[in-house]
Amino acid sequence: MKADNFQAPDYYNIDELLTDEHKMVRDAARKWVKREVSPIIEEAAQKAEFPKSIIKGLAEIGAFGPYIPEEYGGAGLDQISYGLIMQEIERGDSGIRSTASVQSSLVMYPIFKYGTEEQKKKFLPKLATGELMGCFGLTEPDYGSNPSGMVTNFKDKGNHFLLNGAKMWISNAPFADIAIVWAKDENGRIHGLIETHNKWSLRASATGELIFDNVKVPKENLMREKSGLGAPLGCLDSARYGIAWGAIGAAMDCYDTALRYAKERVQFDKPIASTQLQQKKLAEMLTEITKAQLMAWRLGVLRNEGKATSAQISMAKRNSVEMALNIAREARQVLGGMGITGEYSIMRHMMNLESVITYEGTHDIHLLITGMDITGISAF
Ligand code: TGC
Ligand code: FAD
Repeated sequence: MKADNFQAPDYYNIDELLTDEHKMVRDAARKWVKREVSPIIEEAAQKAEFPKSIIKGLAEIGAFGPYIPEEYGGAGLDQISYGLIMQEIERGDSGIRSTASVQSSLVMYPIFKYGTEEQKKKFLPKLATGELMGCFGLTEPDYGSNPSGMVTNFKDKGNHFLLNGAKMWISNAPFADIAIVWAKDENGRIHGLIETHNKWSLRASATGELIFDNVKVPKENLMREKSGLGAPLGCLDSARYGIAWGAIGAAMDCYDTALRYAKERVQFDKPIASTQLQQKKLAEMLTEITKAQLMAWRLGVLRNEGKATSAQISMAKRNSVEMALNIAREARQVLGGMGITGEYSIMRHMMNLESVITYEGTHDIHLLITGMDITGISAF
C-alpha cells in the first residue's frame, strides 16, 4: 500500500467547535492509525485475518470504553471524543472500528448500564485493557431486522440457567472471551446474559456463529437492571452513534486519496483534477462530508446533554454510511483502474461499507425508523 499521507478535510473549520481535549484525543488516535494500522491493514484485509496485534494499541488510545468512567477502567471521555476516536479508527478501516464498537458499545455499555456492581468490577477493567475481548449476540438465523422474534431462550434450573439457541453474524466471536447473549426467559421476556464458557462453534471466520446447546450459565451472570427489547436496542443506540462518526472517517480517507490522485494523475497533458467532471465529483464529496461532520458534531452535543433520541441517532447512522459508500464509489472512479487495487484504500473502504450499511440496522430499517418518528405510524 502507498504511504499514508492522509490530511483531514475540515472545510467549515469544525476544529473550532472542538475542545483542546477533543483535539488531543483525536490527534492521538490519528497518529496511532497512521503508525499501526495503515502499514498492515491491506495485507490483513486481503488475508481476511483480524490483526490481533493492534488490540493493545486500541486500548491505549481509549477505544475500549471511551465514555465508561475511569473507576471501571474506561477513559471517562465525552461523546464527542468517543465519536472522534471512531472517526479516526474507521479512517483506517471499518473492521477495526467494528471491533472497538462491539467492545465498547455492545459489551462494556450493557455491563455498565444493566449489570450489577459486582459484574462491572469483574469485567469492565479487563475489557478496557483488551485483556478480555467480548462479542454481542442479538441476531439469529431467522431474526435479523426483527430481533423481538428471537428464539434463543434460557430456563431457570434452580442454581443455574440453561441456555439454548443460536446467534449468527457475530463480530469478534472468533476470538472473544465473553459474549453478551440476548435470550428469552420462560415468560418470553428478553434478558442479557454474560456467557463466559467460551465453547462456541464456527469461530475461525471473521464473524462467528454462537450455538448454545444446554449451556449452563451461572445465575450471577444475568444482567438484572433492565430487560425487554429496549435493553439491546439501547446498546445499539451507542454503537450506531459511533458509526455515524466512523463512516465519516472512511469517507474522508476516500476523498483525500481521490483529491491527491486527481492532482497528480496526468491525462491529455493535464492533471485530471483540472477537468470539470473530476472537480464536480470532488466538490460534491467535500460538501457531503461537511454536512455529515456537522450532523455528527451536533448529535454529539445532544448526546452529551442526554437529549439525543434513538430516531436522531438512526438518521445520522444512515446518512453517514450512505454518504461514505457513495463517496467510496465515486472516489474509486477518480482513480480509474488503480482504484480497484490494494495500492489504495478506497476499494477496501467500499467493500467494508457494504457491511456497515447492513449491520446495526439496515439502511431500510433506519429509513423506517425515521418514517415512524415523523408520522407516528410503524411501517415495519
Ligand atoms: P418496538 O416495539 O419499536 O420497541 C420495543 C421496545 O424497545 C424500545 N426501543 C428502544 N430502546 C432503546 N433504543 C432504541 N433504539 C429503541 N428502539 C425501540 C421501545 O421503546 C420499546 O420499549 P417498551 O418499553 O415499550 O417495550 O420494537 P420492534 O420489535 O417493532 O422493532 C423496532 C426496530 C425494527 C426498530 C428494531 O427491532 C431494530 O432496530 N431492528 C434492527 C436490528 C439491529 O439493528 N440489529 C443489530 C444487531 S447488532 C450488530 O449488527 C452489530 S454489528 C457490529 C458492529 O457494531 O460493528
Ligand atoms: P433481514 O432482516 O432478513 O433483511 C433483509 C432485507 O429486508 C434488508 O434489505 C432489510 O432492510 C429488508 N427488510 C427487513 N424488514 C423489512 C421491513 N419491515 N420493511 C422493508 N424492508 C425490510 N448481529 C449481532 O447481533 N451481533 C454482531 O456482532 C453482528 N455483526 C455483524 C457483522 C457483519 C459483517 C454483518 C453483515 C452483520 C452483523 N450482524 C450482527 C447482523 C446484522 O445486524 C444483521 O445482518 C442486520 O440486522 C440485518 O439482518 P438480516 O441480515 O437478517 O437481514
